[in-house]
Amino acid sequence: MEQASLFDNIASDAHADGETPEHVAAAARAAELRHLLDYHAYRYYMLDAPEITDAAFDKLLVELQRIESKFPDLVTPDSYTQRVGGYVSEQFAPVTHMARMYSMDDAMDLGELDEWLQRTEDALGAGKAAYTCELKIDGLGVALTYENGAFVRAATRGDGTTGEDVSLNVRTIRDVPMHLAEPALAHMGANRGDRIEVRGEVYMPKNSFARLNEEADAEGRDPFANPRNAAAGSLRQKDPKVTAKRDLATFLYAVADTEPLHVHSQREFLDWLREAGFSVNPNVARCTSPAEVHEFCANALEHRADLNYDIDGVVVKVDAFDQQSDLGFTARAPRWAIAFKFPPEEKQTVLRDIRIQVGRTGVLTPVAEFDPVTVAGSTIARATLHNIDEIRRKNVRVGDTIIVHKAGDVIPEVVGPVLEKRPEGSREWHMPTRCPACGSPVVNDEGEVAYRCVSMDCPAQTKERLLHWVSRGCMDVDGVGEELVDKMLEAGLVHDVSDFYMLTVESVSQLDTGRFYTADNAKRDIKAGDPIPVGAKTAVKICDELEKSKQQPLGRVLFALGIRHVGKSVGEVIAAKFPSIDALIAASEEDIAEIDGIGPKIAASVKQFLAVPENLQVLERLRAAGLSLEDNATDAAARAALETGVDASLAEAQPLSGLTFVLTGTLEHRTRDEAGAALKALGAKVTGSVSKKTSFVVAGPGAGSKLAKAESLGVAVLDEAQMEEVLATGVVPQAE
Ligand code: 3BA
Repeated sequence: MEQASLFDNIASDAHADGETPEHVAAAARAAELRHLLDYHAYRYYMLDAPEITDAAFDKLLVELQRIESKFPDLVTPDSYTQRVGGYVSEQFAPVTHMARMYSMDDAMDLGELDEWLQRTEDALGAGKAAYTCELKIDGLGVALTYENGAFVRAATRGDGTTGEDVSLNVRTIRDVPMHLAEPALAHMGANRGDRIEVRGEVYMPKNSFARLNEEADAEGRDPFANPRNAAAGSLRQKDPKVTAKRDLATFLYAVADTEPLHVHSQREFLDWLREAGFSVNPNVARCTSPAEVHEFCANALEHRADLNYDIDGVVVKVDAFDQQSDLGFTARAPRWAIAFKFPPEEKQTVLRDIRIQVGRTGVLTPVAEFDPVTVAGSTIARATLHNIDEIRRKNVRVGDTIIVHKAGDVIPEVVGPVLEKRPEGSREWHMPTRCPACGSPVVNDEGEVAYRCVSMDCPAQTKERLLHWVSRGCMDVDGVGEELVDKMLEAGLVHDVSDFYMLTVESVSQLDTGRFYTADNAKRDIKAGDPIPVGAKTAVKICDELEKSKQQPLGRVLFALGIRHVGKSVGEVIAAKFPSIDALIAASEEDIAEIDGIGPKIAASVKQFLAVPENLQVLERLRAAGLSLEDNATDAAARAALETGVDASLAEAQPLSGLTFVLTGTLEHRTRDEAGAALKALGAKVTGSVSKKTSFVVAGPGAGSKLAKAESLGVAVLDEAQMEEVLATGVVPQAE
């Protein structure tokens, strides 16, 4: 097993021959580097929790490669330089790829790219080669297998030979076709039934990554370090329902065997992929000279920040397949391709302060404030340090010169200090013992990293709660931002979220906007320097927005209330089970914890919130203001219909209520979970085991004991097509 060998070769090769001092030092460093690379590769691939940046990892790898090329006797078979990369875990069934998934050689700078281009031109004849340039998507390598044009399996790349079966999760990715489109099959001619294994990258768009991490923060989960880790974590979920909620997408670029496709170059192959219905990155170019390759790389680097997905370089491939064959493979990579790696976008700056932000649940979050620097296309001056553990782990102090970058090109992040530049007399940073906003004591609950302000009416918490209520994704009240909330608080107009609904055009229009008249926009009777009021027009709009927000469904309200550990999706899940606030108040902690996807921690937090008299009073005032605090059946049905794709009016009619279904075997058009959700949306009960009470068993290919049991009990059995008919019409077949 790979893991077993991770740490056991540290000092094993310090006695190679040629014991010059230089050789001894090189041997020791090589051993250390191998140990570090193995450890960090394990953190990255297995735990999806890297401790160092990709750039720092690459630096270690390059250093080892340099040592090994200088002292070839120091190369060990288990060296990271010799392995294709990646790990295979035991959580998912292993899948052997149809053909090996190779690695690629890297060019770390333009010089190394030129060396490769030169070597290739030399081998094929000057000017004879054309190159396909593709963006190097920073995702997760996967292989998708199709038989007779139908999807059968998806696997991660793993170690290049064997990957993990992630079929159920990949089925939930919307742009992965379940059937190859006819024109592509027609192109294969007599080979149309052959097994095809296409390869590419699963990734998470940057905006979805940012949203997911915001939600993680809100729900008290650890955020992902970058979109790549978010994609990996989402793909390697045990529960496909979780994957289905993550916004994943793919770009395909390779195939195990080109033979059956009747294509002769990478460019023709990419066309075939598109024709078959796969997502292919549109930013590709066929270049006919090294100069054009350079231009493509420069262009990609320039537009990197504009893309909604992470790229970490450019892949240059010899286009023609016969030329690819001439060049062949080394032990780990094709000679006909090279990965030109972008230099990492990291900058140095000076950490001026670590400021405390008090969140809506009272959590104190340390935020790094540093001299502004431009990274990946925008200026940044602060980054969250999350918590005290993170600060200790990163070992940063106020006054340090620090390295900053953007995680996934989006989120500013402090990488670490430049220790050589640490000023003398600097000191470790500590969490304050009193809340900087209200002076109340700060507590650190047993077993938690978070420090929180204990006060029930800390002004910072109040403000954050109010801002959270009106924010996008919560009650969506457009036009109410931080400045206006500040003014409302100052004027004593709002104390808790129910006060928003006591606002009138009159009271809002008199608030200050926080801006002032200048000589340019001063009017009659108004001097420059007078504060600008909100004005009637804006006030009307804000009151309209607030009025509209009363229609938000209960799930949103639960999220907007700012209950610890309740994010948007948790709010929705709870509201789906308890569609009124009264039902939720009446529910026990155990009832709540029993909801699929809700753990004891969330249940306890919800119950705790609903036990505080002040919170119940806020809910009563919200109800009095006209929020229904319950989802009527029509709305609930409409949402279930939207999520599962069944007809909305059918969902409202609940034609399957009173019927119990069991699903077994493999389905073609939906996963079993999706089919179950669709049946439930029409009112059916879906259970896991067959009994006399079961109304129907839906059996796909591969059905086993459940089908046998149904037959022995005389329970009606439907095939997938019949089930789809039921979902489309709401009518079940009558017994013969
Ligand atoms: N093209 C990654 N390997 C790639 C087919 C070869 C290849 C990649 C690529 C080996 C990207 C190594 C893992 C692998 C499929 C092996 C790309 C990208 N081409 N555009 C030349 O965008 N990340 N990665 N994947 N086979």
